[in-house]
Amino acid sequence: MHKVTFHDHKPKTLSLHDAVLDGLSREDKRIPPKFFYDARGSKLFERICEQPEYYPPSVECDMLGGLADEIAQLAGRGRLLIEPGAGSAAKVRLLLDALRPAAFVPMDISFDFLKSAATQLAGEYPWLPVHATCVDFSHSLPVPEAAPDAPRLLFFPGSSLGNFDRAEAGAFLSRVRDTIGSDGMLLIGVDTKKDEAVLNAAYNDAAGITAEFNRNLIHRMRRELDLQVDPDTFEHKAFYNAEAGRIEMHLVSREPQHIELDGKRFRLAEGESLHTENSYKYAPEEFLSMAAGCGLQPLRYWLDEQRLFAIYLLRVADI
Ligand code: AVJ
Repeated sequence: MHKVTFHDHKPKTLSLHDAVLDGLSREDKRIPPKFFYDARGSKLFERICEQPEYYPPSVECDMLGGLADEIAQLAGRGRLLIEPGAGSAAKVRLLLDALRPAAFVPMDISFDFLKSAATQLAGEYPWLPVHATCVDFSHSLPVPEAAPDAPRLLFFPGSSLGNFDRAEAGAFLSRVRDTIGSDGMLLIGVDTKKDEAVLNAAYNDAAGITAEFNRNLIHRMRRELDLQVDPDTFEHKAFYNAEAGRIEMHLVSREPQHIELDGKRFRLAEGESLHTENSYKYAPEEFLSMAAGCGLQPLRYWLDEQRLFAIYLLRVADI
């Protein structure tokens, strides 16, 4: 009925099992944030986006809604629109009528989530071919061969770039440049540096949804790896690290405990933390100089009135 095709590239990526084994073996224990997003974690993230303290989605959506025509004028219609980490693909809906892409390639790490989001979207936009691609976008950006050969526009909203450290962000932007090619464009939303109280509140919502999202890692370890570990023994901790220019999220063990995996015992002291996420914030000049270093130059960029969030439209620089 609708034009949806599915492409699964998932098996190539690091498994939760390997990430936990590696992450718990380190002195500074850590689990990469992409493991938040199973079906439950993706739903919890959707709920974070509804919390009043978590300003990025509402600010970005207001901006995108108002900018859609201007963006379409600058980028032109009929592009192949690619969105890594599309999730429920809510934001792209603000652009589709104005941009009239030749096709849409949503990419996401959670197959179930991607599948329902892509099917739903194709139902709402019958004119839009959808090539849903299940992939870890931090690893590669595989555009399906079946997708039309049109100039590309890669849409990367939500400040997802913030999860990469600076070197990884640079590597990602360079990969984006290679993926979109010489006539390609990038439309990216990036959270700005601002009053620390605003940042801290955004990751410590009063309803405790971010805390539950953070603890979802422990739920996954129980469910998928059969580990004997109680999510309630971990406390959510999130704070702005000004020196590093990032929000850090941790799960802090409330008590001494150990976790066993593959016959290995990992000890956690009381107060010891599992570092689960970094979310880097960029002043516009910082982001633009990083992008320039990756061969991307701005066509235009926008900030909301309070400078809470920035949206950049960039093109591939001439060489
Ligand atoms: C999806 C990475 C942009 O860093 O703000 C939200 C994830 N973590 N609340 C962010 C997140 C806790 C989010 N990103």
